[in-house]
Amino acid sequence: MTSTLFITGATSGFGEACARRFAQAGWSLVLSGRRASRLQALCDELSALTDVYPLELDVRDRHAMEAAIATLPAKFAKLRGLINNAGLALGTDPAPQCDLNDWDTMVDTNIKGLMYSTRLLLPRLIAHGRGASIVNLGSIAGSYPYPGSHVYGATKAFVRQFSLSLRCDLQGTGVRVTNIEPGLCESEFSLVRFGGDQARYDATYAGAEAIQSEDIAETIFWVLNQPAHININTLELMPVSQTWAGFAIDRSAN
Ligand code: NDP
Ligand code: 8X3
Repeated sequence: MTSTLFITGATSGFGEACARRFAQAGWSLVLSGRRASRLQALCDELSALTDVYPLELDVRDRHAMEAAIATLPAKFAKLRGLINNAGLALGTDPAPQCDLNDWDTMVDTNIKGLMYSTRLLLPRLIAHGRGASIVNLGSIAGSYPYPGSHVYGATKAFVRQFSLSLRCDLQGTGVRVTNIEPGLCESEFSLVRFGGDQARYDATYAGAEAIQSEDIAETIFWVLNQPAHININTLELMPVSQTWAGFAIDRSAN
């Protein structure tokens, strides 16, 4: 039986790399994202390898998600995998200087969008049963705070706890849940976060040997291909170059 995988945010970065990795292995794919032309180009390319279904979707739009998922073609209806990857960080300014619209966008995308896809696709994963998997993209920012991580980190803390809690509710269904928590990875993520500032993007990755999207795709491929009786709960990755900063102390008191 063909395995089918649903990926949110497949138009760049980890999602695109996962689409390529799983297509090589012959998985059927439902690929979603907002940028229609990128999505179509990827689907056209990968359809030489496997069955691919494009869904131009904004994960924040609950009604559009409901309609698109309800009308998935029968061929793609039963899922062995869901990668909840669509997400973003906006800015690194200190909280008092942040735009509330940016905070709304992160909550709506990283929390509510992930909730929608999970809840709407759960019946299809449960129908597959043993061996099915949900992989959520958390972050080290969900466990370790740093200046400017505030709402982004908090959304990823939600993803971490939601992933663990889901496991409890899915006990007996055979459906597995994994939270992947990467550190510094090179992708458009930072261009989005820095508002398109290419120089800041370049400085972030210079000499850092950051994790690449293909590394994350390989990790997720490994997670989904574990024997059906094994659940990888949480997987935290960093480049060797990255460690934790020390605690910060304000020394302005006299
Ligand atoms: P990218 O910016 O390269 O990719 C993000 C993807 O999410 C794009 O395909 C984008 O597609 C999609 N997306 C964003 N908003 C929406 C939306 N509202 N609806 C549908 N799709 C959306 O980033 P990465 O691949 O690096 O990041 C993927 C995930 O991994 C994110 O959740 C991120 O928080 C997390 N992560 C990233 C790390 C990093 O350092 N890069 C480290 C740890 C975690 P489109 O714009 O076409 O909609
Ligand atoms: C992205 C990794 O360290 O920039 O989630 O927050 S970090």
